[in-house]
Amino acid sequence: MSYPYQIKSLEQYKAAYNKSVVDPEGFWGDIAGNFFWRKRWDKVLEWNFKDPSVKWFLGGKMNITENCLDRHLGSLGNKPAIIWEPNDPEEHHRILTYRELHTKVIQFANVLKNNGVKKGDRVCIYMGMVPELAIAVLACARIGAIHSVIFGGFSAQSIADRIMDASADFVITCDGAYRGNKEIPLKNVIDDALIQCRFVKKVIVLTRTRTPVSMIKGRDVWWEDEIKKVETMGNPDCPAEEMDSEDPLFILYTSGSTGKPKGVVHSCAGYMVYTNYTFVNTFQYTPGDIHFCTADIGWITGHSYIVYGPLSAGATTLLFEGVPTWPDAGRFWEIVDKYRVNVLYTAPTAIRSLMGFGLGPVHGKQLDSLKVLGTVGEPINEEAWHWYDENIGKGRCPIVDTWWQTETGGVLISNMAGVTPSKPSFATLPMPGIQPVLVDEKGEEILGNDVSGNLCIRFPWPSIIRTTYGDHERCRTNYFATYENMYFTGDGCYRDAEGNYRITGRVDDVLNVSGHRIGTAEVENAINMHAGVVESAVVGYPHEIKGQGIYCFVIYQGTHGDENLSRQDITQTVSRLIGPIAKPDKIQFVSGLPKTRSGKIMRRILRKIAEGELDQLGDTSTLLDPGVVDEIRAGRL
Ligand code: 6R9
Repeated sequence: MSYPYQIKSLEQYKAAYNKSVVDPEGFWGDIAGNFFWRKRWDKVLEWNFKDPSVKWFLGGKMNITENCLDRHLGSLGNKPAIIWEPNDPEEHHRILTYRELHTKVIQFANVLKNNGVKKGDRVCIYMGMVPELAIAVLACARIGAIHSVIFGGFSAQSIADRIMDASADFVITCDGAYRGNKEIPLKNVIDDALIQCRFVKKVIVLTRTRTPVSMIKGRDVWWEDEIKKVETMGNPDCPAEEMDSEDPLFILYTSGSTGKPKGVVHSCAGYMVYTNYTFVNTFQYTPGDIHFCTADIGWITGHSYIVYGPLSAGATTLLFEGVPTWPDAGRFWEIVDKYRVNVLYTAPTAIRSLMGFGLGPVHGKQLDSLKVLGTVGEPINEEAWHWYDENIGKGRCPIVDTWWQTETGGVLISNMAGVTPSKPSFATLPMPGIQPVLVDEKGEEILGNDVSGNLCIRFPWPSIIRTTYGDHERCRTNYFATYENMYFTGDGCYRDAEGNYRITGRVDDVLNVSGHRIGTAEVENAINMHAGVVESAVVGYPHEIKGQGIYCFVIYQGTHGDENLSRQDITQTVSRLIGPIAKPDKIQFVSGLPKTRSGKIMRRILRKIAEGELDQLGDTSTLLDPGVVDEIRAGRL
């Protein structure tokens, strides 16, 4: 595999960037020419941000799995596609070559067909980090079914909401999942979810933990049994479904500033081209390198840089089932040495948490195979950046700080490892094809350098969000209506004197807790469901390891006298309704919330209190009852 579009110098970057702006169609058309198409596109791009309607490679016919698997069989058939490191280091790891992965994807694609899954059907996938998760994802893509992967940290209620929103008739899960010293009963969680989703026709269950599970006759089938059925049919092929460039590839739910998560829809061709392009360029992937992205496939980072980006580039991708701190805090470094990992891509929260264990777990590790380090998910503070650089990269590995979002499909702003300069805590420069704009509150573009504003993008790139599933208007109002003719990211941003971008965090009511996006409205809705809660307001506050913590102000008239017990109960309700990832860090009981005369909660004030900036509350005179602020300030946790 060679990548003629891999940028090798700053000059080449500048030339590519320039071409991508002057002639975007020529630029992306050239890159798309490196993929396998059943039928070439007729037109590269048609777009407007008003509807919005964005179409790339119009009229093209393809299947992403032919690009991720079939086209590599000749030259890379015996090369490892997936290396799987189990949760328990004592358990045997697995390596799947491209040929083996191809065979398994085809087998499981046939299982899906035998169970009635057809092109366009939505399939919900709720599994741990096992190779079969990647196989399930690719098998869906093979037959043109739309996968909707749900992260293992979401509750039954969250799963039910997502299954209903996507009207997914099919579910793929595991009996259970191992994560550190925990065993998570995934199938039982699915069973709870499906009480509300009677329309689900089939549940395919992979054996992993052998946790006892209930199997409903006619609905639930074992993965292994279904594979056997396919095997007894001989070894049938499963020709890839011919997809239109713009057919949806997957849905991935993410939080916004309103209460209900949105199903972000990505389409086949543009997503393939862009994730491949950014994978090859950001990490400067060289054939034979071992790429280790520590994200979960339940998030966009896992979709783009564990599965589709690496596999479409013929790379070896490492999939890790466990957590960074089990059996001890040296686990990542052990894995790096065990497989001689070349690229390590992780989140600032993981780095900060590992920093907390000191250098003991790093001692004795070689880490000499590493060439490139990456971070994603939240702003990286300088201290964590330097720790990563000095102790893991030993000062010889460029760090790529990659800024992007579920909605963007792939990396939009990042340095390219060793090719364009890095700057601690800056994502630095836009990828070719990306035209960032900073705007002020009024929507006026802020020109020049050394300025801050809200980050927008002026021109479409191939993997931009196409719609929010089932509700296109929501896509428009969320991303394309705040500023005319621009995609609004929801992030604040600083552009330094040299034109480097630094993402400063969300400017909407979205929290970033350990790199997970959580809407404050979602958490409030959950808290308000708790008996005795009258009203609540949720804000973020700086948290040493998580980046942001969840601070809740709650008016509670429950009968429970014990505040700590009440806190535990409320936390349990949130955990039940959203999932353990949204558990409040602090719950402060208050008798009132600061409201304007029109009844709007003034979150600005609550945020300042949660952040501990008690003398910077600003003007409180417009409040209905300014006295409530003193009470809240005095009771701060
Ligand atoms: C890929 C991913 C998106 C939000 C995004 C921003 C934050 C992501 C970042 C970053 C600063 C980085 N974010 N990468 N902030 N520097 N390198 O994380 O997608 O889960 O949708 O989150 O994460 O606030 O808007 P997603």
